[in-house]
Amino acid sequence: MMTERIVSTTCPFCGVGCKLDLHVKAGQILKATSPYDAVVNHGNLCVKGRFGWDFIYNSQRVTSPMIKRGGRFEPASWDEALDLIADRFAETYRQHGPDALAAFCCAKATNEDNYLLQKLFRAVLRTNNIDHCTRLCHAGSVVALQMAIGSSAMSNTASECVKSDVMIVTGSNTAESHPIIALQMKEAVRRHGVRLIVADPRRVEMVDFADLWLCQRPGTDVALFSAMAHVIVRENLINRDFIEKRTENFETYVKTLEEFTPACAELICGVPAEDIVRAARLYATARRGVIYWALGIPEHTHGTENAMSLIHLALLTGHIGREGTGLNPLRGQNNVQGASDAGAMPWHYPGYQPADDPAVVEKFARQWGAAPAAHRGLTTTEIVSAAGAGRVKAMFIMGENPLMSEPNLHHTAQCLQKLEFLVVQDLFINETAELADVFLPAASLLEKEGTITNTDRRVQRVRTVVEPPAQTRPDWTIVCDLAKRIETKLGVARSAHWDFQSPAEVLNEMASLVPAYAGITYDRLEPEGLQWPVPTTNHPGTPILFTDTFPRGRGKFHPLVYKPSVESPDAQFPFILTTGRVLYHWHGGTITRHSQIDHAAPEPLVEINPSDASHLHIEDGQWVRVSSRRGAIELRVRVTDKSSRGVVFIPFHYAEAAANLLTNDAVDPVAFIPEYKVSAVNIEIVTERSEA
Ligand SMILES: Nc1nc2c(c(=O)[nH]1)N[C@H]1C(S)=C(S)[C@@H](COP(=O)(O)OP(=O)(O)OC[C@H]3O[C@@H](n4cnc5c(=O)[nH]c(N)nc54)[C@H](O)[C@@H]3O)O[C@H]1N2
Ligand SMILES: Nc1nc2c(c(=O)[nH]1)N[C@H]1C(S)=C(S)[C@@H](COP(=O)(O)OP(=O)(O)OC[C@H]3O[C@@H](n4cnc5c(=O)[nH]c(N)nc54)[C@H](O)[C@@H]3O)O[C@H]1N2
Ligand code: SF4
Ligand SMILES: [Mo]
Repeated sequence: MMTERIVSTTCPFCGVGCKLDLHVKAGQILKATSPYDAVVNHGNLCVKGRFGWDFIYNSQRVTSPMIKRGGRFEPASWDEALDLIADRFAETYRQHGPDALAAFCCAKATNEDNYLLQKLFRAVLRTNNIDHCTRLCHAGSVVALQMAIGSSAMSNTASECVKSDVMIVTGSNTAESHPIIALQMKEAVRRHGVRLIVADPRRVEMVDFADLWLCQRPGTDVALFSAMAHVIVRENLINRDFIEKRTENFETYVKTLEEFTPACAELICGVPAEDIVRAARLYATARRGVIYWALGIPEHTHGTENAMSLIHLALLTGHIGREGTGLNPLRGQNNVQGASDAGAMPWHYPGYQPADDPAVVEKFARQWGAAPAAHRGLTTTEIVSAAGAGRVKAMFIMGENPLMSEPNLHHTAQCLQKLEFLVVQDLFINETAELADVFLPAASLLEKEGTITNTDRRVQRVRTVVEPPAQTRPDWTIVCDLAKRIETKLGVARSAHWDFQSPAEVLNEMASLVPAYAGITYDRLEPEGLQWPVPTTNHPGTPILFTDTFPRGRGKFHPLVYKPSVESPDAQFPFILTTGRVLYHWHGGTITRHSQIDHAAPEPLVEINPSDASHLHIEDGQWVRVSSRRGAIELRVRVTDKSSRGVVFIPFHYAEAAANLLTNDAVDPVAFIPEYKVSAVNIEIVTERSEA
């Protein structure tokens, strides 16, 4: 009998980045634990880290490349599959030019995987049409932070919350989406006396720990937070020294605050004026105030403005650049921060270097041998539309599932069906892969080496805990193999740019191009990773950003006006639908619905407030039909005061009642993020359905 060994890696689920010790015997994972001295999670794990990793053993895992013939997938060899892709991509490139191609990168895969996929599309296929789920996620936060301070990552380290005096947590169901950070916040409140303000239209678990719950109407954050800013200015609670030394445009901004009186804001957002005043005083008079936020802020057609209204609070009070303060957008996927750092975005090369800056283009062309023309590529939602219009003809999707995660799925499906050629590289044939011409089976995060970057910028190792099953291969090796074949088909001189012996070498190349990663090497990541920026090989990493200055120099105030959501409730669609997550499931469900933890939340439920339910004569557990202007789904009701009146919640994890059939694909005009958090819907009882 082989003895048990323990392999230390990083959890493959969320951006918290917990350390996971996997106990392996006879090549099989037996259980997960975590060491008590783990710097991120102190030995704690949520249910996904503890029990959710078994998806890798699910019998539906695809373990051979597949080519679709006559409408059905048939197993193929790697040579056949990769040659076919190289042929078709080269043909599309020659006939229709670089921008007829596009790629979705993968925030679940490693920095190295993503760096290489964007490099393939930029250096060989010469297009910037590269994006990933960050667009559907914090795009509004990223754009606002870039405009205001010139950097978009979390400014501080999550575990510092115990050092704060006052926390604002908004648009974040922290206990279900970032459970281990929620644990630290709960400890901050209960053991360290930190005051908590939760601003959220749902009665999420963190409300139980809050001093003050601001229950705003969805989509009204600009009014709420600008009214807090109004109070801070009116009562002279501003940090004048900070404003003078470190910000600009304050005078212009302040004039626009006049109309945002708490009384006016109350009419828009529904939060009592006196609570707005209390919240403003609490945050502004704290020695160390901190703001955490997630998707309730950016996933709106005015998501950038929402995020900006929060950023203003920190600029007014100087609650940034010190321990226990900061602007902290909680990033979601295990590696969405890293995929963004690695350049999996249409407007930026690795390290946020602008794709439309000729000097940047020259720098990368010199390193890689070639690069696209100096213009921005298309975002995810634009790529989908361009596919629908026939402008994008061939696509590579590495580990994303747009046919569950994009808004307005009927429209998304129509668009993607128009592609002439689609490649999906994933673990399972998910809803998107059903449409593919070629499927490439990837090794999971537990079956390969690499690095991922968590929400507080900590670059950490992942390891081969068990060998990849059958013919599955790590993404980075597949991408290198494909790149060489495409170069050959295009007649580009074979370069040495794809002959990496290990992901460590890939990271070295990325580090040579990305200043924030310059000092990161694999051997420095033992035992607990490094927080970027790490400018040199003896730099210890940076837990707190912006201590002296912002990347753009001064923090800039941007005057705001309140804009309503695209849809508001009316006679035909009288409820606001908000969508999001539950603790046990992951996005489109591809991994968690193939795990034992599916049993804990096996069916979709629409959450509705007791008074709305009684008004509609609906009881808990009853089947209803929820419809919007774009589609309809049927599912069971959960009657709960977690939903406020007039607002219903549906998680988007369940293909049998896909919430995104209902959502609106209207996007924020600057960040291009869809309005997932507000659609108008109707609810009717389903009578003909027997309760099976
Ligand atoms: N279990 C689990 N955890 C996850 C994920 C998962 O799929 N499952 N996904 C990960 C990813 S990629 C991400 S990005 C994060 C997302 O993490 P969260 O953003 O916490 O997840 P959501 O469920 O979308 O919650 C959004 C929150 O915003 C609130 N909200 C809705 N509308 C508004 C509004 O107009 N204003 C404000 N202020 N709040 C509003 C909702 O009530 C809810 O509390 O979670 C990560 N963690
Ligand atoms: N209605 C609504 N829709 C939303 C949101 C919302 O709040 N409401 N949130 C949005 C947000 S924040 C996000 S981040 C997106 C997420 O949207 P997606 O990224 O499309 O969703 P996932 O289900 O996480 O897809 C990840 C895929 O990667 C595969 N995978 C896992 N590991 C690997 C790997 O190592 N290699 C490869 N090649 N594949 C792998 C999985 O099997 C899965 O199919 O959804 C967005 N959509
Ligand atoms: S909090 Fe996130 S990283 Fe930690 S165990 Fe849970 S899913 Fe994994
Ligand atoms: Mo996300």
